[in-house]
Amino acid sequence: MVTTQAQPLALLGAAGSPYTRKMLALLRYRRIPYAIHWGSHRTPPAGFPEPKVKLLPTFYFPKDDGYEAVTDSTPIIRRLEGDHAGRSVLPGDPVTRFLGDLIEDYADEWLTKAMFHFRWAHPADIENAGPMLVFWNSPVIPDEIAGRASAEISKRQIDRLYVVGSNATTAATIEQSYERAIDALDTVIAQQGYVLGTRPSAADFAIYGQLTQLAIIEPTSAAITQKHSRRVRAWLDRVEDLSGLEPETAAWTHRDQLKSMLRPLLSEIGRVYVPFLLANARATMAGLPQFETEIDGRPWAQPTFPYQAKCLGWLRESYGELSHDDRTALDDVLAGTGCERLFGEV
Ligand SMILES: N[C@@H](CCC(=O)N[C@@H](CS)C(=O)NCC(=O)O)C(=O)O
Repeated sequence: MVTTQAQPLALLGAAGSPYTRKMLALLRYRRIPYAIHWGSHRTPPAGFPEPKVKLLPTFYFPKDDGYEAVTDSTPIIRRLEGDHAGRSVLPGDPVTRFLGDLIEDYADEWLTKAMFHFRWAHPADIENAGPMLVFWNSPVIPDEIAGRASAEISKRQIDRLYVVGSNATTAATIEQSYERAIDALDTVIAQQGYVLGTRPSAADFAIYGQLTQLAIIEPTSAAITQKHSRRVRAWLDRVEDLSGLEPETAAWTHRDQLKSMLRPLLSEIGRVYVPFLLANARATMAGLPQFETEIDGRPWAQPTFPYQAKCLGWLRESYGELSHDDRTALDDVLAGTGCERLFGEV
């Protein structure tokens, strides 16, 4: 059912949730009328159903007898492409489309490790994030209750740092990877404005979502971002609202340009995310609750994450569906970046 201004697409989200911010910017660019309900994944707004897995954002798609509660930004973006014509965020060329899917996945699943790490690993960031999370949820909460809530939330989140793989062994790998990601993003933005051309794609919104926190909220990573690239920092404020951009006058990167344009970013993905995906998939297949591997020349240890084994499966499936010519073109773009290992032996 198509949403209108009279019946906007409702969603539950939080300003401190990178996936909520990814989707809000996408909805603005796509000019899809929406109504955001600020809140927590624990408490759906009155009158809306609960999703199967409580995550932010939760979308409430209207149906004949009420609403369907849906989570997971990546498939929601694909669903919105079918529901609303024009201003697409998915390139038509299957090679560019694949690269967009890979970069979106990297932002959602790897950059988010940096997001969680920088939010909860260093004292100055913890001091900032605890109260922010409380006041994002309610600006009228009394100070005393806010103080207690902040301490509880901070403890719960710090205790969960290990889930994303942030620990003493992995800290340097995560932090250095973030710095290289900003440099790589700077290189591509400087040339064409967005990751896959002079118009934004789902990959841009995914990166934007994580950076709304990393580059702005967390003091430590915000300072790193400013130091490495004021261009990237400024880019975020534009991507927040691209409602005035006319994609008809813009273009996706030509297939012949993809290799040189995306080299730094794909090399970073191949350096850290691909070895992670492969080791995690091996551990998932072996039924291991946690795994150890080497990433970027250092040891890496974390609990197994079955959802990210699915991410690898989806990427491999998309690769398998490419025509022979498209696959050859994609192989050429990925050759030497480390990303070509995605399709070999797990
Ligand atoms: N793959 C999901 C991830 C969504 C997600 O992890 N959301 C976080 C907030 S940013 C959440 O709701 N976490 C709640 C929890 O972990 O219990 C997406 O793309 O939407």
